Formats: sequence, structure tokens, C-alpha cells
Amino acid sequence: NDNGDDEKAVAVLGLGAMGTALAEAFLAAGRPTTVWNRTPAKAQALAARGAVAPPTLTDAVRASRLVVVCLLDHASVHEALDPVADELAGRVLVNLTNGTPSQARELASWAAGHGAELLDGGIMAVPPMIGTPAAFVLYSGPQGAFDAHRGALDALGESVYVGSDHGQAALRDLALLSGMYGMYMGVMQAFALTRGEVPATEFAPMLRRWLTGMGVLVDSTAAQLDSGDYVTGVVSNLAMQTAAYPNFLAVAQEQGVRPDFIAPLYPLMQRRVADGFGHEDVTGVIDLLRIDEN
Ligand code: FVH
Repeated sequence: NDNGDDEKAVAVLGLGAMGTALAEAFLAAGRPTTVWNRTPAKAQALAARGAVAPPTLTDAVRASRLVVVCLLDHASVHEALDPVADELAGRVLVNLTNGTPSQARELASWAAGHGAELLDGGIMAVPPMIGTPAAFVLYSGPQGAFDAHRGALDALGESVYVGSDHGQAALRDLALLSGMYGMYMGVMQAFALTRGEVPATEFAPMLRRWLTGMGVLVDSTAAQLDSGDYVTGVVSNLAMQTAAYPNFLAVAQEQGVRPDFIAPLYPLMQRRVADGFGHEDVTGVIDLLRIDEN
């Protein structure tokens, strides 16, 4: 079962919800796939579908030049890989575990110290999306390693290379997920306000339509940020938005809902207006988020 010299072979370490989806996608793409999980039982279903499930992590790492790791967090990656570090020499380690840019850079140094190259990645998909056109995966690290293994990695979704600095994929990943959680907070607030008065499934299409329409704000905000001009293109000025904002806090109180998710934005908007920027877009609030300037 040693596929270490098979150019098409892939090893997947970690068979949680995501690691299992990754292994399934490699198998579906016809890649000889070796799998390992701390709790071995999770490998059984994949073995039944053609994956190789060796008894030890050492065997799994030796099975492929391309080793994909997708565990819970950065600490678990070290906990799993530290004991087999020397087996990584000459291999490309692709880390798809959620982590920070500094953790990615640390893992890259650690891998280099053991003779391996690291591609750090950020999966922009949930497990059912893996292997479909809806999925994209960010990668950063050595361009040569990315180019050499892109053919395999494309089985997971669109492979997007974002630079040689190992931290770049994690930075973009966490920024995109921060945007998602901000959106979730808004969605949760909207459902909490309407709960008990409007059936959620009746309200949902309206909420989705509104949020989809407001997606254009991403591009208008980006244009304003890059130009430094927060006035051109304003359709909803900050003073007007700040005047309406107390209503969001009032309706929360009226509906018996905590305002925690939406309350923090209000003082920032007020401060921006007080500083004379009421005629601008809400974009200027981003300036107030920088710790070093405030
Ligand atoms: N699932 C998702 O929607 C997101 C999508 C974007 C990317 N994330 C990140 O992917 C990483 C793995 O997520 P997951 O969904 O596979 O997570 P779990 O199903 O909870 O599986 C966790 C696996 O990690 C193993 N594990 C945990 N601690 C250790 C350890 N100390 N040593 C070895 N393995 C460890 C765990 O093994 P076991 O409990 O089955 O033995 C699972 O294989 C994650 O970074 C997401 O943020 C997913």
C-alpha cells in the first residue's frame, strides 16, 4: 500500500466532517487515497469505498508525496504530526485546518525544519460543497508546490493561489469567515425580532432577497476604501443611517430581544457623525476599527 512514488496519490489526515468530504472528493477524482484518523473507526466507510486505511499515521504519511491535513485546530495538527515529523521530509504538506496567519507561518517554519514544504489553505465551503463548482480553496506558500499539486487539489473545488507568504490564505479565510459571522448575527437578530409573529419560513425569502440585494455594498465599500473617497457614490449617508439606528435598539427592546449583536455599531456611527463625516458613507466606520489609530 505504499503509494509514496505514485504522482497521483494523496494522503488525507483527519476524517472529521471536512476531512471525510476531502477524501471522498479525491476518491471521486480517481486519486489513490490513503486516510488516517485519530479515531480509526471513521476510516472504515472510506476504506469500503476504495481508500487505503493503514494502521498507523506513519504508514499514512509514507503513502504519498502530497499529505493533506484537516484537523480541529492548530494545536491538534502539532499533536498529531510532531511525533511523525521526520516522515514529512521531501513531501508537500497541505494544511486545511482553520488557523491564523501566524499559526500558518509557524507551521511552515516547523515543516521546513523537517524538510517538508507547506501549502496553507483556507476552505471556503462546507462539507457538502466539496468537489462541486460552489467550493473554492485558498492556498498560500511556495508557488512551485502549488503548481505541482494543483491538479490534485482541484478535485476539492476551485484552487485559488494567493501568494508565497504562508499567512495569506489564513488571513483571507478568517476575513471571509468574519464577514459570514457578521451576516449570521444580522440573520439571527432578524429572526429573533420576528419570531412568534412571523413564521420563519415565511420571513426567510424576504430576508434572503434583502441580504442578496445589499451584497452590492461589498463592491461600493471596496471602491471607497481603495480611493479614500467615502463621499462619491453615497446613496445612504451616515447621518441619515445614524438617525434611524436607535429604532433597531428600540424594536429589540419592544420585542424582548437582546440588542447585543447590533448595539456595538451605533456608538461608532455616532462618533463618525460627531467628527463631521455625516455626509459620507458608513465606510468611514472601518477607519475607527483600527486599534493603532484609536
Ligand atoms: N465543517 C465545516 O463546515 C468547516 C468548513 C471550513 C473549514 N473548517 C475547518 O476544517 C477543520 C476540520 O473541520 P471538521 O468539520 O472536519 O471538524 P470535525 O468534524 O470536528 O473533525 C475534527 C477532526 O480533528 C480530529 N482531531 C481533533 N483533535 C485531534 C488531535 N488532538 N489529534 C488528532 N486528531 C484530532 C478529529 O479526530 P477524532 O475526534 O475523530 O479522533 C477529527 O478528525 C477545522 O479546522 C474547521 O474549522 C470546517
